[in-house]
Amino acid sequence: MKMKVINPATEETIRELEVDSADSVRRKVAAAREAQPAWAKLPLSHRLGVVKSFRDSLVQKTEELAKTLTLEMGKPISQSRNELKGVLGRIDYFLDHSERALKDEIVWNDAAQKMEERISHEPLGVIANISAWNYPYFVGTNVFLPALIAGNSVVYKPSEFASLSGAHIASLLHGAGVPREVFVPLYGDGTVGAALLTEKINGVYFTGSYRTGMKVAEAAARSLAKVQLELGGKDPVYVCEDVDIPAAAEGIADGAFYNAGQSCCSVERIYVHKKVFEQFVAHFVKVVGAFVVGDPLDDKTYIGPLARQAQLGVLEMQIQDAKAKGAKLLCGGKKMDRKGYFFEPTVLSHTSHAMEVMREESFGPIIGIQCVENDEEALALLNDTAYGLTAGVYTRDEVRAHALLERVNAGSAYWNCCDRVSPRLPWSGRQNSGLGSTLSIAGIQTFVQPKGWHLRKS
Ligand code: TXE
Repeated sequence: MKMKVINPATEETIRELEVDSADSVRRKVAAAREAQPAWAKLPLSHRLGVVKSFRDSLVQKTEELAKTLTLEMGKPISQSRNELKGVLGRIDYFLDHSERALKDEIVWNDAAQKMEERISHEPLGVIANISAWNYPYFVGTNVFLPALIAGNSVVYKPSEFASLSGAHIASLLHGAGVPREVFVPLYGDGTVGAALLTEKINGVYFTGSYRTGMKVAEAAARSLAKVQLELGGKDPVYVCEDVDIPAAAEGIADGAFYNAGQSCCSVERIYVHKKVFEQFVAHFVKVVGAFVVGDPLDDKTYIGPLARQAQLGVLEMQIQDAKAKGAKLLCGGKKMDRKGYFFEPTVLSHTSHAMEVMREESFGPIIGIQCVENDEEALALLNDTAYGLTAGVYTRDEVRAHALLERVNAGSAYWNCCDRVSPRLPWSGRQNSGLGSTLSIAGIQTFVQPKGWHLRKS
């Protein structure tokens, strides 16, 4: 069977791709299982060398890879290049820290008893990596690189909206020296992902929506595979009255509209102290009004089309619901009158938590701004969510920021910044935003299982 790859900026078919069947999934998983022990036996330095070659090929091919990414999911070309350059820092982190994260530890040694206790870290086996389209290089490498470095084989299903980038990744990894059976791509939609989860696998690392994440966790339970889920968010920021308003408005607008708002950590809700509410909103709307919307292949474009046509209707519904419940539409508000899945950058003010736009993930270029009386009200609203990925506070007062951020129920806390990911820090969601961590030492050790050694010298 074939699958069409559609350019969301033109609605034209770019390519047709052969998709996997239940049979080919079974064969590929079996091959990955057979190949894994030999890969794990190679010295760590060999696997690190292969990843270093993969890094080199990303550098060499940045322009070609960026273009493919832009064509298949609509990300503006400058942002596709940013992703490909940004991923290098993450790879460097894995290259520099994996040896420390994976080495054996002697945790106890008693000469009198001639007894030693030691922990070694062994690969899980076969990893299923079911991935997303919004940042295929970021969310993909967070999983498959540390998994491969740790000695696992990986069956990788890119999103059906980023299959060509997935194919590039597979070909670069194979070219860098990862055996074909150790990194195995599968192509197709959710049915292929679901078929993968009926096979015996040892770990499932998923990036995508909460709804699909639950299905993935249920399916993985049958083989008792380890499950890690990186899901969406409804990430808030709170702007206090003491900030530099234009700077805060600029930073937060970028956090909300970068990649057309299609980031797991996009700012999706803004709360502003009543003393500066009007001023902030005025600056914010000015910044958004200056965003260049258009052809994603153009260097000057800041907002391209959405990757998925279906999301246009979701955004229109959220706006209608907000307006009906009393929100003010300050700019945008509808699908653009042109070919492609373009949506006008939209700002709503005077929102409330009765509105879907403040509760449900938008994943598009729209944002609600709400006025608050004081820090206590802001904190209650920051935490009034089913998600828990990130939360931010803008203030000059570090003590105030700390007091607020230590009480937010989110995996990442931002002071005077937002929409930021670091390879040195764990990336982890709470509640409906997910389970487990990628990145940091925790994001390497998640791909191994401990063995406890009880050693008595005779
Ligand atoms: O995600 P899905 P989609 C959120 C965001 C967005 C929504 C939908 O809110 O609007 O998800 O995006 C595969 N068994 N995020 O449709 O459906 C599917 O083929 C196994 C947040 O892309 O969750 C794809 O590879 N696999 C997020 C992957 O799961 C299945 C990034 C994700 O698809 C499956 C992207 C099944 N039953 C979207 N059904 C983030 N954390 O950044 C689908 N898949």
